[in-house]
Amino acid sequence: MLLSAAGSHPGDLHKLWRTRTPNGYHLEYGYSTMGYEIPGALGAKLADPSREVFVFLGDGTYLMMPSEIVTAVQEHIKIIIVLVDNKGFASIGGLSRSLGMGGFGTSYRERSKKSGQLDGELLGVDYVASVRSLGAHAIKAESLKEFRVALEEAKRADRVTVVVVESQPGVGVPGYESWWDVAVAEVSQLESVRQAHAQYIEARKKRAPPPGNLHWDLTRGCDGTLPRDSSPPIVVYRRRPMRKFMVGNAPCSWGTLEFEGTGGEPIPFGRMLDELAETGYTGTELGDWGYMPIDPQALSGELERRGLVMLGAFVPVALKDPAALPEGIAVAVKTARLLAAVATSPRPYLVLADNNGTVLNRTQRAGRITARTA
Ligand SMILES: Cc1ncc(C[n+]2csc(CCOP(=O)(O)OP(=O)(O)O)c2C)c(N)n1
Ligand SMILES: [Mg+2]
Repeated sequence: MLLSAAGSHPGDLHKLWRTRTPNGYHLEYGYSTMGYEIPGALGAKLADPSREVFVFLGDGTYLMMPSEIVTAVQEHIKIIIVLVDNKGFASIGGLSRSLGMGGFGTSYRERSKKSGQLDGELLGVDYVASVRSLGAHAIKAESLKEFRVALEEAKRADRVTVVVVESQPGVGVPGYESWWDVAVAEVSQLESVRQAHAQYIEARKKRAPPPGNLHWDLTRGCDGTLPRDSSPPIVVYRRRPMRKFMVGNAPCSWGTLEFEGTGGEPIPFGRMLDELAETGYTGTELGDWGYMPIDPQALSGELERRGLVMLGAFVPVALKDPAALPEGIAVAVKTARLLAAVATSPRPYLVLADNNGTVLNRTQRAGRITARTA
């Protein structure tokens, strides 16, 4: 599996990586926290030692927090780290440049005696030596061919291994047709920042509305007027009134399905629906076929009388067993017909699921506490 968190990797992997196995991709997209990578990988490896865990790590992130490599050595937890040495905070440098800030302080360069700026010689950090000093195995790869060979060697290694890849600073994966909404300083002495701010305001105007019930509204001030001294329009998100929520329940979670031997008392459907309505639920699931009336008129009558709607039905079919499919299809179709016949609003769903009722431990215990199972 592949794991990463910060720097260029979240964006680059998003563009280039195809995950082929379940649980094969773990990215800390939430906060993109530098330093998550190595401890995160230790966790992943502990969770499934049978898998090889590959970590993508930037040089900036390595310098910030390499310490858990020592833990990996100490605990004999084998992970493979691909350390990309691009001489600095490439992603933040790119972002800074795109916002008119010239990438200030993001490149690993000495302060030049001549200019007094951070534009001197590149720093010569020796990552291979650094990794070795922590007790891990380090391999340097200077070409694609060497990288492939290094990965094979890393797979064979019996301890944490770091493949150090030197990449050309300033050369990155190309962009894609999307726009990252990072606000630009409104006030700056730099002309480049003022220009970037103007472009930012234009870009926001063109932006597609955000999904969900947030609704994009470019207004001139919250009350619809433009304050005299505010040249760029103020952008506000207005919340649409929330759709009414309806909460339903199901016979099953009402304890109606008592499997043989569990000692519970069967609850007739009428009582269950009465209690459901009384509790304040507005809809119900159908329950097992035949638990409620299967005549559409009778069923609609029972629901309407209590102000309830039919929300759906769960049809378990042994999907792995071809012999069980014709019967499963027949039950699904007759259930769907009944749902359609009693449908009001919202329209009910039919949930077709694998038959898990064959697991005894589950059917005997799930959801029911009786004197014997408590
Ligand atoms: C803990 C933390 N501090 C700061 C940041 C902001 N930040 C995101 S990427 C980055 C630079 C990462 O540099 P590097 O690991 O070398 O990756 P590169 O950008 O060069 O690909 C910084 C400072 C962050 N995401 N997490
Ligand atoms: Mg870097």
